[in-house]
Amino acid sequence: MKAAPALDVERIRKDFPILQEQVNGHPLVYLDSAATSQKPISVIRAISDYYLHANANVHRGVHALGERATEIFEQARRDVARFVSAEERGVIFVRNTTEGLNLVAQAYARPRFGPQDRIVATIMEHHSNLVPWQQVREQTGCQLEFIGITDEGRLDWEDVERLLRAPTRLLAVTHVSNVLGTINPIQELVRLAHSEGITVCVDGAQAVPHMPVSISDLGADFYAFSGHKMLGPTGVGVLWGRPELLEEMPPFLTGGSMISVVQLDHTTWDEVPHKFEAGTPDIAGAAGLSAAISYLEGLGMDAVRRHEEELADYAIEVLSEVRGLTQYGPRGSDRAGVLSFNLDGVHPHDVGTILDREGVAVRAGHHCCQPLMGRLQVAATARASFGVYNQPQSVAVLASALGLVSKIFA
Ligand code: 7TS
Repeated sequence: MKAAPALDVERIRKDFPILQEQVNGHPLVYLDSAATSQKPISVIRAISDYYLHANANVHRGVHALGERATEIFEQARRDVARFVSAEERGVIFVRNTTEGLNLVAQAYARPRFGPQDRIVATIMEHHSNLVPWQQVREQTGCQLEFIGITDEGRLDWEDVERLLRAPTRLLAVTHVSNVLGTINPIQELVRLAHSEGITVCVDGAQAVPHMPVSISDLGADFYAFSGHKMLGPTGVGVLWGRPELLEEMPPFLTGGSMISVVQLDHTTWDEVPHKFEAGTPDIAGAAGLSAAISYLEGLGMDAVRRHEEELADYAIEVLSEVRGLTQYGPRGSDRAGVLSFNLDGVHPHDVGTILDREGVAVRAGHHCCQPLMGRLQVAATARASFGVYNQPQSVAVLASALGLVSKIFA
């Protein structure tokens, strides 16, 4: 007997109004969730409900709406903490993963590193977990080195063991690669790094939306992710930081909301995490993020992971049949629902454009991973990435559209 499907995708699809769109005369087949996910109606409603019934600024009003807005915002912080099993005091609302990682670079690394120190990242990092460390190198004179990858697309463990020794102070690593789909063994990396006294900063942008993540089990010191990739709205993201480290760090942005006392010659900071939330935050975004978390919790993250793993396995199998198609990334259980590929003799942008004509949305380009493209010896790839609303049928449509691309270029 066949095992029951992990998710009831037919039912889920009814919750996502945008999936009713026609694109170039075809029903939309959305395979670009790694760039941003689509949003269920509950998230869209949570945002409009906030503006309809609770809009006010947070942490300042004595009036009823101010209290409502503050409650919504602080409830979102509790929801995030529960969802990723992390201490609530470490949850900082930022705009996105990129801002979270810049906060760590500028408020943790920059003030404490010098020429004798080393930051280690990997060559599979998104530019958001690479360029901020290059900036710290410029600013402090510290060293920056990179863990390479194997031909299968996994971290090169010899590099890991060689580089995770003094003078390394910080390891910056992605949980899941947005190009290869590789799921890195974060717990093992943290164990190794911590045994050498190295701080670990994890880019969780492609992990939190797609699998159960427990930051406390992983043991990371910093962990960043974006609301918009996990069924939530754009404009809100999370940096989780170990509260003891956050206490010691200077603020990243300064101004209103993050202070305790301001005098003309001196200012003291508010408590963690508020010290890192300068200015009016994205309150509506936080309301939407809470709704996204409820939606994902309703599905169960184990089921989400199983569904996307099955889709990825199926896609790898089906696309192997397409002549002249090269796939990138590892095969095995350490693989998320991201599939990059190239067709012989066809530029990935042309692949993307022709697929779009068939209603199939994929991304083509360097995916903000230029050093990784160099390692793969390509300028760009096409990439299909999956979400809770994709079906095996989405993969079948992709495969047949790719057949069309091959025919056009034959
Ligand atoms: N880290 C990873 C691993 C990512 O995949 C992305 C976005 C980011 C960081 C940055 O997230 P942001 O919300 O701050 O922009 N990745 C992609 C992508 O693969 N296609 O478009 C955006």
